[in-house]
Amino acid sequence: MGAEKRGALIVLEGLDRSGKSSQCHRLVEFLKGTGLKVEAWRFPDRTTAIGSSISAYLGGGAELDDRAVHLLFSANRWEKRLQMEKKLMAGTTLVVDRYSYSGVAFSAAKGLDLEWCKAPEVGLPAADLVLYLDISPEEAAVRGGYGDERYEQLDFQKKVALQYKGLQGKRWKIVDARQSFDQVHELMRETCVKTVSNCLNGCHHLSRL
Ligand code: 2DT
Ligand code: MG
Repeated sequence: MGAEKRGALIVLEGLDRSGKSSQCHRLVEFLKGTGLKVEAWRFPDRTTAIGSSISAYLGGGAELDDRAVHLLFSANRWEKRLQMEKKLMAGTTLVVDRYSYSGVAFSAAKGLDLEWCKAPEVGLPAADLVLYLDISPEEAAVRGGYGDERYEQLDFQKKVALQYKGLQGKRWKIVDARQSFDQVHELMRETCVKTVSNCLNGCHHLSRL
């Protein structure tokens, strides 16, 4: 795609209770304060029809085949793709709470084949930066406890952590999530500002997974 001034796709990933959602909001407020156009997004987006099926599954009220669920999570990103790309190309930075990496890590942690898990993500916009909020499953588990949703159990989170490790690549920044809320935010700021300015200066073409 072209070298227009575009926004950055910044993704936060990590285990449950790693602090992603709070850090997303903090980061969005900070970037807005610097005068940038920025929006907070999250996946799964539970507001759509597909998202409400996902939500029912996560809440335990619906049983679904593991592969079918995997494809629903992916379809939930695909149904937002056009809107995502329009925003990015119009210069808006998106800070996204979970993306394809959650999709692959959680399904592969169930034992599904890794390459099979990655396949439906191919063609979605690639993240310019993945901030991985790094915390051990044991430490995350003692942080005020998990909720009642599927996957929110220590044994499963350990498997997810292993899968995440295998996905880390060149656009990832590993952030020590055991620090205080403000320290974690500080650790993320500089890379985010750099990533956004590279994108706005046309140095990063929008690439695809
Ligand atoms: P939240 O607790 O962040 O709402 O996530 N998940 C998420 C998947 O299994 N596949 C995906 O593609 C995504 C985006 C992670 C709800 C749970 O859904 C899992 C936790
Ligand atoms: Mg959760």
